[in-house]
Amino acid sequence: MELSEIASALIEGNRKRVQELVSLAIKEGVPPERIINEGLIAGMQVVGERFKNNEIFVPEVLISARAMHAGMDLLKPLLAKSPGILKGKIVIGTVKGDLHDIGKNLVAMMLEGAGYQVIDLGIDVDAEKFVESVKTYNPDILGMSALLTTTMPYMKVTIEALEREGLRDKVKVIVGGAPVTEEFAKEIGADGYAEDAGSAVELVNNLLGIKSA
Ligand code: B1M
Repeated sequence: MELSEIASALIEGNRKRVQELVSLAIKEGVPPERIINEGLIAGMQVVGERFKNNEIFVPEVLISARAMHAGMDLLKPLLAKSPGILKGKIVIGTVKGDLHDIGKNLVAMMLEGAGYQVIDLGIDVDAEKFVESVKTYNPDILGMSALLTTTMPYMKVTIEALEREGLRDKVKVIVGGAPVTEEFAKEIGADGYAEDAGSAVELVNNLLGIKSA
């Protein structure tokens, strides 16, 4: 089968078809990373372009997003490694005001697959919740995702809250999401920026001094 068929089904928002095709690709032995990149993400990129050009609207995007989640759910167990070899603890969330979670979920999945324990705080996470989670879980890494230019400044708000609480030196902060850049990450005082889920794993490995597989 062609992975572009998964992309087409996702663009159409055909959740059942996405599930069927992802299952088929898994059966055929296609690596999960290829199914994600060449099938699911490729489809979501087209959805994004059409959304931007006002060819489709929020309801259609949501339907495609649901199809994407359905496909990701099938792939998650294949990416997850057995517990017991955990390399570190990561708290992750999408910042306050932002409801986008597909990219954040992918990053969480890939990190789990790479052997990290991931505590996912979900979407619309305020600084107080991030701070509380650092106190509660004592993670090695705090990851923030933002997909909107209007919500990315909130990453700085969280970093300032960590500083105020005297927690900034206890945890490495990484950021990502479509509008976020390396330069912005430096500007707000984050420890690292990753462009995609694969680079997020590399970044975390580097920050924690762990050799990539
Ligand atoms: Co939204 N939306 N959306 N949307 N949406 C964008 C982001 C937008 C670029 C579309 C556009 O106009 N071209 C635009 C933002 C414009 C801007 O800020 N400059 C936009 C807008 C405007 C909006 C609304 C305001 C629309 C409205 O209501 N009028 C609204 C805002 C709601 C809110 O958050 N408060 C809104 C709503 C939605 C839906 C709910 C319909 C839906 C989200 C569903 C969901 O997530 N459950 C949605 C979607 C799906 C998108 C697009 C089409 C796709 C995003 C996505 O999932 N991409 C998006 C257009 C686009 O990005 N091209 C768009 C696939 C995903 C795999 O990629 O999320 O980039 P991405 O994640 C990547 C990397 O960025 C990186 O790794 C991931 C995997 O490779 N990464 C990290 C992400 N987080 C990371 C964290 C890290 C490291 C790397 O470390 C911690």
